[in-house]
Amino acid sequence: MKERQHLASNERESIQTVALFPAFASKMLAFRMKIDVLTIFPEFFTEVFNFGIIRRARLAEIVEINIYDIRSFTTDKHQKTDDKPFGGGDGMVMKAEPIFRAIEQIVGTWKRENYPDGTRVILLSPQGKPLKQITVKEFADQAKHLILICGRYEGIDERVNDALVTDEISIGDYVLSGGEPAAIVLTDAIVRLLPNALGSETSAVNDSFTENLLDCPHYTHPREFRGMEVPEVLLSGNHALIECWRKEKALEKTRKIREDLLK
Ligand code: 9D3
Repeated sequence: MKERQHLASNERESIQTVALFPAFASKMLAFRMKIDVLTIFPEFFTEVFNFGIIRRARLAEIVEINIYDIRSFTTDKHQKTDDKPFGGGDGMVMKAEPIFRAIEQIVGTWKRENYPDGTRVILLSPQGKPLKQITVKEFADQAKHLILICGRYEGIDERVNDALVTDEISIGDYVLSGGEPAAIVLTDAIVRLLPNALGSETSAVNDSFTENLLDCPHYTHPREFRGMEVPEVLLSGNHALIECWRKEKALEKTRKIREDLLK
């Protein structure tokens, strides 16, 4: 891991802890989760998984992320990953065979019932269950091995869903050009919840409160910027009053744009 020397000092913290407390080394050094991504656009992921929390979590061996090109699992001369839909219609459908072969190689079986404990094969698709923090938390807490299948074209041969997929997930009610951005969103949301993935400066504990309330406004220097002042209360030094103000502002904002969260 030559890359470790490029980590900022705060990023080195969890790695050094192992050297200081060898008794915990086996626990800390074991990858907590493996995430394998199946895509026809592997290059889509090369930069995004190399920054911030995901990068640090990979270097600290909290998560192992592998990107697989679905095309490399084809067996035909033209390496076809899609074909025309039976019954006719516009667009193309992703073929089942390369995806079955990929799962067979990665998991060891193409039968869902035989997957090892903690294995989830997730299909990102517009037909999926809308992603919520509670599902993200469940994956982070319970899964050891995630395989994310990114669809393209008009859809995917339904036999992938029938035999391989344990969870079908959508990230919201808008149309993407493929499952790749959704796989990035899901990976980011899960990895930041893995133990020790966040530095000590940030905390996921705060999230439980935040889940049902939007955040309050924040300000930093200078006190006055282009004629706009920082609210007086934040300069008062009265921490009880500041806490009260923040709660009030968070509620106000939530009522205004996300009333559904208050129910
Ligand atoms: C013609 C009907 N469209 C279904 C709504 C076809 C279609 C649109 C977009 C088929 C695939 C896609 C690509 N999108 C995804 O693969 C996707 C997605 C999304 O579009 N929105 C929110 N979450 C997701 S997860 C995967």
